[in-house]
Amino acid sequence: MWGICRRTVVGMSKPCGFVKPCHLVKPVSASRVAGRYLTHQKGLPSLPVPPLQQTCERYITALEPIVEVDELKHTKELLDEFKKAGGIGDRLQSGLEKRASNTDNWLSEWWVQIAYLEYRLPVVVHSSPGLVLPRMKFSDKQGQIRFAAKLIAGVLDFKTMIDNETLPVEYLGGKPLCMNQYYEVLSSCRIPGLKRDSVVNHAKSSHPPKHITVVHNFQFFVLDVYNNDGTPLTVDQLCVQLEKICSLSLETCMEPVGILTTQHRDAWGKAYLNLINDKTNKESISAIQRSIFTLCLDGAMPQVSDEMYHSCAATQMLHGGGSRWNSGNRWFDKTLQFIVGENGACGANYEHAPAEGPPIVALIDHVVEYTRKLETVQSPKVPLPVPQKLHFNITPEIKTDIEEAKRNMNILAEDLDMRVMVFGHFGKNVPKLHNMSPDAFIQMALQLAYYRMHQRCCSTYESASLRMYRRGRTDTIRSVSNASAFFVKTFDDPSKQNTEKVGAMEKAVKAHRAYTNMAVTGQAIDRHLLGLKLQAIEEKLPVPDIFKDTAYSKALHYQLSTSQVPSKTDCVMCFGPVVPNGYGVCYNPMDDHINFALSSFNTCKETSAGLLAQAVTDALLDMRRLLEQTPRAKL
Ligand code: COA
Ligand code: HC5
Repeated sequence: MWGICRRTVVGMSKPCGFVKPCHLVKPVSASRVAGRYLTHQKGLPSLPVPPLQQTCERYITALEPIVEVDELKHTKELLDEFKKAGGIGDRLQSGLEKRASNTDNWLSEWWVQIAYLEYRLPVVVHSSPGLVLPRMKFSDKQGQIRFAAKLIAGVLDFKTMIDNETLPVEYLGGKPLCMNQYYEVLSSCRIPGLKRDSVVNHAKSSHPPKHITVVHNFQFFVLDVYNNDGTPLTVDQLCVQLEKICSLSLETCMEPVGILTTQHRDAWGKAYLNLINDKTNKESISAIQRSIFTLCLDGAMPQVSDEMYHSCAATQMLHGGGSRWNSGNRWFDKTLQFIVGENGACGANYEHAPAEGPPIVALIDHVVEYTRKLETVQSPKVPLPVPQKLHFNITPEIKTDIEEAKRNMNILAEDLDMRVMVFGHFGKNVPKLHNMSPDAFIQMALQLAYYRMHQRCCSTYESASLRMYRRGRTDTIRSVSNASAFFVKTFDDPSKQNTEKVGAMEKAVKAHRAYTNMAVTGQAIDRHLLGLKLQAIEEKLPVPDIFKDTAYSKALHYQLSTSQVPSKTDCVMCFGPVVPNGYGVCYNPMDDHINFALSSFNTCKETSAGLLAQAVTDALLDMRRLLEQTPRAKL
């Protein structure tokens, strides 16, 4: 059984117990710990290349519930050809194995390119996730500034642990996880290109940055966050500095240059070259890119009912609400943007290329805990310089680009239907009581909900962490199995007995948990298949027919794109659908409730985030009711 997330200090061999609040970990001086991180990383295993035969068999099994019989037959023929002794499959497999023995991780570089840097849709909604913190108790500018100051101080406190290599190591199923992603999220930024983007990380440079960027009323400022003696600015000092920034930007800027980062990547790549032609613009952008992170002090969002508060906050974090609201108050290429709204809505948006959700959430959990602490640090009395405003020269051409970006962003914001649902009836406690994996239980509820709405199963993605391996990212848990398909069909069948239904549920939950174990140990199929395809391209061989097959496209058309992202604090994480007629579902299972963020596109008439939310609620409740009403044989 996996899923225990214990932590220890990097370099120590034994877990120190259940999630230790990070700020309680005694900081150790940098010189004493130098190299701890590297030692930890070296001790991690390399990502395996699964056996070819195994992947081919598992691929066919995974296709069974989602493709037609004749399609399956055709794919089997293609696979037989692909994997025959001495065939193309064998050749690509050997190539992959060679790559695995020569690299830190045979997959990671490829994955970052394919999944992120060569993916050309806007990062907004299509790639960058949003995070909503529990609502903070402030409702005016003073409160907003005070909270933002505490938040900055909290991030800098976390950064000290990164810099000193005293970060608690995370564990999954008792195995230590790769900690590399923590070193990639601060002081880094995505840079648009004409065909593909890149990411720069300034954390390891000889002069690591000492400033953050603050954006208020669409205007950017450089804020130095360290005193001359190297100590971080105190909360009081940060408040004074943020007040100066706000008074320097009382009016909304007419040219929200940040909105350019919401564009399609090819369009932004082109506009970027034009923008940085100007020396001032280039320097301003470089300051944003080098900064430790960006803090967005947001203006108002549309007034909504209390019931819709969380959904509105999720859109604020995911896309900013459109050009009228806060979409221009961002630099979406920045790896980490913290967002502090006017009405207590706070959260973050992050550019996905450098890291997965869990390291970002660990940072946010730390920040939230930090902001709740009493402040005791005395501020130095020396006055601080006024934060420097970043200037942009806007030519008519750049203005045209900004107008186009505004239009497209507004279309996207209008199109996204986001529904946050706090499922309050139960959390991980109920599935555990029935000896079921909570994650698998929730996934089966999603399957049941989708089946009830659409009368069929769809290709479903769940993120699985590969961080047990050095530089590991993710693989796919295919939540649709023959067992899940049987379960959803049986559940509402009046001719079936309750005991049969429970049996079907148990089998489906077990099958899901088994797939999860397979995925987190590097034995799932999707990244392996992708690797084989990329190996063919790398060796300049024709792409094998199995990758040009309808079944392969169907398998990759994820109408349900899901991810479990747990947090210690009561956060809501969200992202958009990955196909036009699909749903994005992010959930955070707590002990006694589950936070869901469900999204769909309004332009697709078949999907509705609100209806899916209702269907998931019903499915979870119906599944519990069935378990409670049906006596089960004790093991
Ligand atoms: N009976 C009783 N309890 C059980 C159980 C069973 N049959 N099976 C599991 N549990 C318990 C576990 O011990 C765990 O206990 P805890 O709450 O004390 O930690 C808890 O239930 C949760 O386990 P489970 O629901 O099975 O899921 P998991 O925590 O192992 O998570 C994944 C599964 C796939 C989400 C996880 O492996 C993973 O990969 N996470 C990362 C995903 C990710 O990276 N997302 C973001 C991508 S950007
Ligand atoms: C802050 C929570 C972010 C979760 C983001 C996430 O799950 O991203 C997935 C990454 C991956 O490789 O599986 C992709 N997905 C959003 C499409 C599920």
